[in-house]
Amino acid sequence: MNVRKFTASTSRGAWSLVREALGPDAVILSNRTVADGVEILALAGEDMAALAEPVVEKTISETTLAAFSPKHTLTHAQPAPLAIPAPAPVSASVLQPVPAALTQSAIGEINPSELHDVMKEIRSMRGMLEMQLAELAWTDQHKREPAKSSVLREMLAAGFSASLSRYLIERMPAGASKDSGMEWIKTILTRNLATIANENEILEKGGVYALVGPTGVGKTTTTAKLAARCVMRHGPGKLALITTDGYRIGGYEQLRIYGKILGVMVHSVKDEADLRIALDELKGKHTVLIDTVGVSQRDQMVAEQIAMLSGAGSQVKRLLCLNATSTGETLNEVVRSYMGDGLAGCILTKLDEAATIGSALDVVIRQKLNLYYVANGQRVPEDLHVANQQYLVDRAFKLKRETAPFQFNDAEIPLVMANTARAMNDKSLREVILG
Ligand SMILES: Nc1nc2c(ncn2[C@@H]2O[C@H](COP(=O)(O)OP(=O)(O)OP(=O)(O)O)[C@@H](O)[C@H]2O)c(=O)[nH]1
Ligand SMILES: [Mg+2]
Repeated sequence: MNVRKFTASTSRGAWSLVREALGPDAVILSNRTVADGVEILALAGEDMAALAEPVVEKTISETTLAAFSPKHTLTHAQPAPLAIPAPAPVSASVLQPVPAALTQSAIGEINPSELHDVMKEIRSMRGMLEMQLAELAWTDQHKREPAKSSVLREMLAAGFSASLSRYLIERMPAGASKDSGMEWIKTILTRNLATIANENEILEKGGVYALVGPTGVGKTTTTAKLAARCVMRHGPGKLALITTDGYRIGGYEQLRIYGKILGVMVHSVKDEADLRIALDELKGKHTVLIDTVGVSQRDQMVAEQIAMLSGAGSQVKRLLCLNATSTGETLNEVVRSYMGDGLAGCILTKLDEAATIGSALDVVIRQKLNLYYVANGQRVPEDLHVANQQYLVDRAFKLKRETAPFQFNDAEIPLVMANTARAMNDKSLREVILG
């Protein structure tokens, strides 16, 4: 552990020295006024991490402690060197001093649960230190650059994640006003939101598309909306509908009724073999839309469904329906679970019911999904629109009064940002295009 001392005439000067020498993850241990200014004691982030890393604890408890457990306790009759198993590949600097420092009486006193408690305490201390550091940093930032703080507050209120917000705010041009800062943020978000250029991507190209997603997100309704658009463009003969929702009461019926209205046959399949036969029969169709049965992202059936669709012969493109009213955490989980070997894209549904849509856009941006359509109501076929980046980003920042109780005030923002430091290296953030 390498604690270092930094002294400067002002706190800001001392802070800069710390950041320069130890980087942005430095952990401040103390901060006090001395005769010639301000003195800060700090530790590099990785030193702190090494100290609190669970692997260290695990190794200590599994190897070193095994040697120190009562059955290995040394006696005078057995003055042999400590029987410590070969060290695992972990921070030797942390482990090496342990045996030397332990006297025989200390050995008897240590037990794994005490060590576990100590490590837990160290981790919670680290959390507190990071929190305080972040708090100081963001309070300072608010004073120095109030425009950045205002833009940050807008992003959080719109539902964007704290980590994406921080990543962009830190890269926002210095000295920008709130308005120009907001414009910059909107431009970056728009640039990073991938959408189809126009409907021809699906309506003219055709192909086999499966709408997948958790229960009740609007797969069947969206399939019907898409089917209506296909029929309007090419007539009913070029389209076929398939449902894998054959066993639920009313599952098949729901799509069959839409099919009847449009004059399109609806085929029901129950497994991969069935689907393969159906797709073979429907080879001549310009477009085939498959409505799938809803599966929770936490259900292992998601993997089975992906396997069924990928193994069915023809190239089935999966479009994931994401409910815009879900939280960012849930949507992230949904995407991870449904990603499989790659999604063709996604459709945001229930936009009309969502008070904020920042979290949904955040997930689409970070997961690099191609956004095909947005659905904003129950009406078939009217409530389906080709995704428009600019409209969606603008809409994200048009807040309703009802969201006010959930917005953060200036004093709370440092707390919200406190946990974002470690997320700054996230690959999904580093890939955000800035210029
Ligand atoms: N407000 C609103 N309601 C929608 C939208 N899309 C679908 N719905 C409604 O959401 C409910 C569920 O829609 P479905 O299409 O049956 O959803 P699903 O994903 O097929 O559901 P499962 O097959 O049960 O998983 C229905 O009442 C739809 O009318 C939308 O964009 N906005
Ligand atoms: Mg359905």
